[in-house]
Amino acid sequence: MTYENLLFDVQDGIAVVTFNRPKALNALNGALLSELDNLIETVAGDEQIRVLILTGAGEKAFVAGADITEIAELSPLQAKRFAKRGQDVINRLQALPIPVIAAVNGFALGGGTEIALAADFIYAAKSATFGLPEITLGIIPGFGGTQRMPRRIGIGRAKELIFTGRMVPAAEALTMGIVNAVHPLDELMAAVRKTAAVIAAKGRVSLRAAKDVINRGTETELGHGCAMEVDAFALCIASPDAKEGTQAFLEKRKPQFSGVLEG
Ligand code: CO8
Repeated sequence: MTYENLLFDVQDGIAVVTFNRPKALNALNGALLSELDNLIETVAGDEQIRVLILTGAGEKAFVAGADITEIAELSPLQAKRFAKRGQDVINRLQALPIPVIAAVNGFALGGGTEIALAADFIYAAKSATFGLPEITLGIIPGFGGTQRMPRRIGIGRAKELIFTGRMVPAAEALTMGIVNAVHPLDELMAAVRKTAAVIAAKGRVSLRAAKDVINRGTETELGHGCAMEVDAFALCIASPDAKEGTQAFLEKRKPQFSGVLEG
């Protein structure tokens, strides 16, 4: 598939997907959503890719939300289909077996914040802005924002953001726990790549297990989550990466993880 609304680049096991509709502040239209879905499948099937970074083209926006020109024309049934389709794509993004980092370089509004929240964590530019301003359009978040935002920052703060539609600057998003770190715009990608490189050098099996157990465990009660952790721990210990990691420690050298599941 050729991509008209996305850029895709892979270097040293780190893939970067760039939302690329800068004239519309990278707003998510149906075509972009289809391309993103296709790219997620490509990334999921490529064993060489260890970490995925999401960012936006230009200096102004990550993604300024779903494309309002398309939303304005939707019937209720079409809206239901569009919201479900967006949610399915974003759920698949969240379920990718590799770590995903959102490098939020500008406006992340509505669907933009919803995509960023489905990444494993977010680094933002100082100039970035987050928000779920759908209420201002007479609608509500439809790509998972009513569910992921309360889980990220707590119900009271999420309700305030969603009921007011208020946009939050990066510094405040940091104190709220929406983002992990804030950097000057021209240093953002380097900071994200640096963290991505640290992660990419770890074992694929244990990264996958940790992500899966955290994602599924936070949706269940503690006892069940801990039981999942026990099973995932046992799976990791059986992997060549665990043998290599523990042996490398004992031999006082750096581990070279193969990422192979079975020995
Ligand atoms: N959709 C379409 N076009 C957009 C969008 C958008 N979300 N955001 C910006 N644009 C366009 C503008 O229309 C403008 O186009 P043009 O140059 O042709 O007039 C261009 O991008 C530049 O934007 P502005 O001139 O407005 O730039 P400003 O710097 O003045 O303002 C803002 C930047 C504050 C980001 C402003 O553009 C804005 O408020 N945008 C809309 C943000 C928003 O409300 N996002 C939420 C959208 S709804 C949503 O995401 C719901 C997700 C779930 C959908 C479920 C489906 C049923």
